[in-house]
Amino acid sequence: MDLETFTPGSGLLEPRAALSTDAPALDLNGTWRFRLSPTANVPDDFAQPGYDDAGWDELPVPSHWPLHGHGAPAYTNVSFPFPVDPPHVPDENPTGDYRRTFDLPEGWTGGRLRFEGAESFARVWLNGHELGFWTGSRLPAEFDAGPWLRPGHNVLAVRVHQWSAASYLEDQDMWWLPGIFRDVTFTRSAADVFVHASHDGRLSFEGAGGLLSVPELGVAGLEPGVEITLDVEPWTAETPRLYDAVVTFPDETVRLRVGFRTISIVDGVLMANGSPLLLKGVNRHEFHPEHGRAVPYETMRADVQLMKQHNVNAVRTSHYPPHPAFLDLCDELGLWVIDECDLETHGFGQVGWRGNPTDDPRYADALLDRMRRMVERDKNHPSIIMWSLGNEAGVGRNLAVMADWARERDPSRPLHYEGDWSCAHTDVYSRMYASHAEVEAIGRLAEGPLDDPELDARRRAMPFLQCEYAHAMGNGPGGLAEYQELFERYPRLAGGFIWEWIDHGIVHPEFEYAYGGDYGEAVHDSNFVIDGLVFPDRTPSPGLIDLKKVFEPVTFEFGGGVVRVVNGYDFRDLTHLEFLATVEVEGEKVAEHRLEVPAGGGDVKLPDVPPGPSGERWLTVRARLAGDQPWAEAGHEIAWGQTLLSPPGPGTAGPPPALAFAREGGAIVAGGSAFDATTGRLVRLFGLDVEGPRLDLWRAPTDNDRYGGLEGKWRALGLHRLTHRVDAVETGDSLTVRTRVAPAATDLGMRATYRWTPGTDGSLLLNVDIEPEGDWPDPIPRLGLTMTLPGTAVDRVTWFGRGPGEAYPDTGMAARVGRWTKTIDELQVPYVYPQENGHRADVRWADFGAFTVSGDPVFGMTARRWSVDELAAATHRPDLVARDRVHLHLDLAHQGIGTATCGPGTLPQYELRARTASFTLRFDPA
Ligand code: IPT
Repeated sequence: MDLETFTPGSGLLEPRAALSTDAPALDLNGTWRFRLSPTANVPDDFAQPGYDDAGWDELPVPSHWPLHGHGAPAYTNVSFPFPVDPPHVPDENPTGDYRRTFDLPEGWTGGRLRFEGAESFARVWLNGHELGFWTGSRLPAEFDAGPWLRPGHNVLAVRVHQWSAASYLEDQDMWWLPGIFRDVTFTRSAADVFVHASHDGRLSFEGAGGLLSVPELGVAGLEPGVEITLDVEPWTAETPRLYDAVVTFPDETVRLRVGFRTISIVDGVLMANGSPLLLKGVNRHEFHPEHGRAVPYETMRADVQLMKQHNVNAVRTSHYPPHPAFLDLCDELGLWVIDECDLETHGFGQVGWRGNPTDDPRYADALLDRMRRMVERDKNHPSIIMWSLGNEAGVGRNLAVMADWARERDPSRPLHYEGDWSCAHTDVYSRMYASHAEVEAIGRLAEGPLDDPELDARRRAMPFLQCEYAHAMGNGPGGLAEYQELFERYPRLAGGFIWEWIDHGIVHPEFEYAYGGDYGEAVHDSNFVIDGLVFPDRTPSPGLIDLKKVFEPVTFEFGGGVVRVVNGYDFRDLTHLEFLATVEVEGEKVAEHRLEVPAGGGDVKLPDVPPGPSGERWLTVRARLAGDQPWAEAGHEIAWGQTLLSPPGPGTAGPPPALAFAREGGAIVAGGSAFDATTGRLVRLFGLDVEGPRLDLWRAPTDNDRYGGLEGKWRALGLHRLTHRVDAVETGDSLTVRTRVAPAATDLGMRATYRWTPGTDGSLLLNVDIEPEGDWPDPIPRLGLTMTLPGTAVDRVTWFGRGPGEAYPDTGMAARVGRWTKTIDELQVPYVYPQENGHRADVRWADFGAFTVSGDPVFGMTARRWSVDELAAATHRPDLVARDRVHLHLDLAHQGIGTATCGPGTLPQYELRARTASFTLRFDPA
């Protein structure tokens, strides 16, 4: 077989819509016989009915064979894992042969074999007769089985090659995972339907020989091509109103759910149903940590539910059409969808785009075939608002071929493609990872012009979206709130899609989750595949919790005893929500009231709060679902806002009288605490054996620190190997320890002066003064103190401050002021690639059981059972092993997080510069 053909397939039936039908069908999923060969040069005698496959293995369909012990997965982002020499493929070409039988029920004649997805080149035989081949891994293929069907027993054989000329079109940033990974059916359905339904109630359809009925709307027997107008409730992602419809053909009846909606572009603004549409989206790859892209239905549903629960309203199906059931879920539960064609040729970028299939006429049919198969399959989904030609496929003439066909076939949906900034073939201007400043300029219509004035004028009249932004790799992304503020400020900006939904970590016995290189790949991109808002098991990461806050469809503004409730929904009012106002003093609830909020939002008077205990007093208003929704239960929180009612009281009037120090051997002691007389370092705190707090500038680099280049600078400077020189230890009312903290081989450093004052009330006060010396060229990771405690002494912490989750200067929007309790283990965020995590911000006090630390007024807190060095050295979760000490970091400041793994670094206002600083902490015994 010629795997190097440019032809996309042979023997295929015309593509048609994915439909639910009463036509009889056989489910051919299940256990197949399977054999893997290392090359494509294997005889195809296995396809003959009499072939003896007794010695073969078994493999489930759908699945990817590398996830079932045959070969191994491999990950590359941009690079092709074989030489770039289209249309040629390597000799090493894993080839999977599949066989199964099925029994044709009595009386059945004719039918089709339908494959929803196989990666990447597949041939199919029925009873020894070759029906044809297909490419386009994430697209369906149908073959007429009729002429070769036998009554009773039938033998189906499929050969799947991992590599073919079509592999050059499928260079998406993901695992290479061959196999029949979507459903296989034998169906007697042949119908095709294209329903047109707009928000103003116009309804018509294409489908020769069919009659359309929508009982709920009194429509019965509508003929194709006839348009009627009805009184309807439109479909939106916020109000996913669907109408059950049937189309009756002589041989079958198909069921559809019709949503009436209209997408348009008016004066450069993206509109749905005549109102501006703001996309709060995520990029979703199909992924399951055990099954790869063979995603179980329940997992698809969980994805949509989780998205909805986190105020996400849109999804881009990066970078291929998903399993068709996913789109049904988007219709049903409500998400705006950009459906993306299975096309990416990114690796040609590494060779100057020479030979790019996008511009090679020999690949034109293949590209058009992919576009047609996507549009035809998915055309009936109200959730789909745009077709995307593909991702990162450069520029070239074949884009026009795809776009021209799609425009003609479906003029109702705008076209999207990011890879050609001239927008010659698109209806929207789309970019990825543009900085805040550039997005702002585009919002103001002030972007730099294109060379071609005509194209420039066209583009300037287009809505703008970021099909990818805020790269959610590891800790972060930072800068979300600032993007959202821009999207909401400028009408031209239609929002965007976070990169990306899920970490593609594959369950692994040694590493827990594997990423690139863990299977010994010669070429790979390491943990760049671990860049999602949810961990591989779909536990939300802090990034998703923050995103939920930033995407809130309701916001609260406080002032003058009033809360202004602002309805940020595009298409609905607030009647499905209930509002609760809670007053807390030092994080303890003292009052709670329901608020009556008008349907459209507005000013609501806040209840008078009776005087009560003194202390810091906060009011929190929460909007929750008043009733169950299909994607969340009643009580699910949608939005919240907080305001400070009264600051902390005056507290104790100044520090207590100082307790005198005494000498005991080599130690300086006061109360239950002791200091080393030579180093001045605290060695005993209220009876606990400690390594006392000292200045620290290091953190385990985040992915953003690492890929963005800061880690390299920090290591070059030596911030991970600071030395501490003690210049003086002086006792008086206080113990004063003067030090200079600096890395070897540089004259940069910091003077750190610690002043310890033990109080007669048992407290221990610490003032630290920091004075940088020299010219510090770059931001520093952290400015704070590190100490260690016996692991057995500390198990959990209760704190009053922001929580419950982690927060850094440009993240943690979801962290609210309150009183929180967590075990040390629960404070950790289990990033698949370990890195800095778990910092709690604006902590007023933290109670560790054996003692309490208070700030003046606040500090940052991180506690772990491993050191920063151990954290920095770890590459997989199991590398982090609890030891016998707790490492406590009490911080003044952190460098922001940014999103420099892909996109802009930390915004200037969140950078941490070496600076003069003073810092006060107070320790109290339990
Ligand atoms: C961008 C890709 O479109 C996406 O698939 C993913 O690889 C992402 O980068 C990084 O995780 S392309 C990049 C060159 C901006």
